[in-house]
Amino acid sequence: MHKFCVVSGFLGAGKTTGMMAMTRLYNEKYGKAAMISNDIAAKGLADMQYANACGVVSTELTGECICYQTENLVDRLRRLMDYEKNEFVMSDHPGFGVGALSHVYHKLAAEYPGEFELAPFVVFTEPERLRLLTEPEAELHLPEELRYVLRTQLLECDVAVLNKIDTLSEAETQRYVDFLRTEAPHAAVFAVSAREGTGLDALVAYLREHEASMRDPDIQYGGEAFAAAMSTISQYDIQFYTKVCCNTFDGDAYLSALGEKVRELLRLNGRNTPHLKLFAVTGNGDFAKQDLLGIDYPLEVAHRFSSPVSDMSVVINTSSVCEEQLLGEIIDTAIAMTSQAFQCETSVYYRECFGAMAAGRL
Ligand SMILES: Nc1nc2c(ncn2[C@@H]2O[C@H](COP(=O)(O)OP(=O)(O)O)[C@@H](O)[C@H]2O)c(=O)[nH]1
Ligand SMILES: [Mg+2]
Repeated sequence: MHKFCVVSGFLGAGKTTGMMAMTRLYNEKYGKAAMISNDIAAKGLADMQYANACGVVSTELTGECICYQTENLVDRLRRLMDYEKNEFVMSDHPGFGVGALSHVYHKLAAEYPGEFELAPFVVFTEPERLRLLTEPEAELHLPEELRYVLRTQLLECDVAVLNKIDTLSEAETQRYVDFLRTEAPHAAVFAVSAREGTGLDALVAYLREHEASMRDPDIQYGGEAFAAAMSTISQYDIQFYTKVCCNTFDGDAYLSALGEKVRELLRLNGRNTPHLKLFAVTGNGDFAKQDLLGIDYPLEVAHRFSSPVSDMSVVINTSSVCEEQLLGEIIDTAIAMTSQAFQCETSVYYRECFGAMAAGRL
């Protein structure tokens, strides 16, 4: 079998965590599987580095959405499938996660007929972001233009996944599942916890047994609502090296302080981030990962260092609801203040900051 599927969903919905868990599960139960991290960041994605550090085979396609780099995607799939003998490959889809049906599924079917079996198109959702649709009156500190993105994902998906059910009661889970069934009547609905592994067996079995529907709903791609949503978002990516002046320091505390400073400055400026990823790795491979999922939520610690560190490489990737220049200033300031507080010297390898709409990479 040579099966490929796209795992889409909103920023922070759990695509990476879900693909990592599904790759592991597939490897244990069925055969060889791999995942591709795709982002509009230019290189060295936190997602790919984190997955690999956790022992999950992952490669990256960077710089723009897989929607616009079909040849690169096909090269990668051929390498992963024909040469490395993976049976099942998943790729995610940058932040906005819309348009994969026509730009990936239909393109692969038309331009490479019969080469890849296409598994159902999966969209991850999670309770807090679904509140944009289920509680339109709630003050979520996110622009209402983003509702287009969530609605469109539900319009397109073959499989709607409710993730993070570990944060919900059974009754709440049922309420969200019912909502997904109503909003996406064409889709199969699964309730899972990617973090705890709940419900993933059934999801992976479904993807093995079913084919993509190859529906092609009109999502007004590139239209007014699409542009309005896109123009609320800017991307900031940085890779830097930081070293304490003497002895060692607590790398986890550094990442938390940095994440908290970004949150504080975003809040002060009335801006927000649906997802900011902080990944850090030392020369001997010890690593840590934290995620900020919005100014109203605590920092999530996905992985801690096993011991104090003296130096580390840090990657930040974020799509945030903020103008590009302000976002750059906020994160640069947060890095400078945190490094000063921890008496660290910082050198930047790479930095980019741009408006998602202007860059045209999504
Ligand atoms: N509570 C909970 N958190 C999760 C779950 N899956 C992912 N997360 C967290 O949600 C955040 C975003 O996850 P990630 O996989 O990076 O989302 P992506 O942006 O869609 O790839 C991280 O802090 C994860 O640890 C889950 O099943 N339960
Ligand atoms: Mg991800």
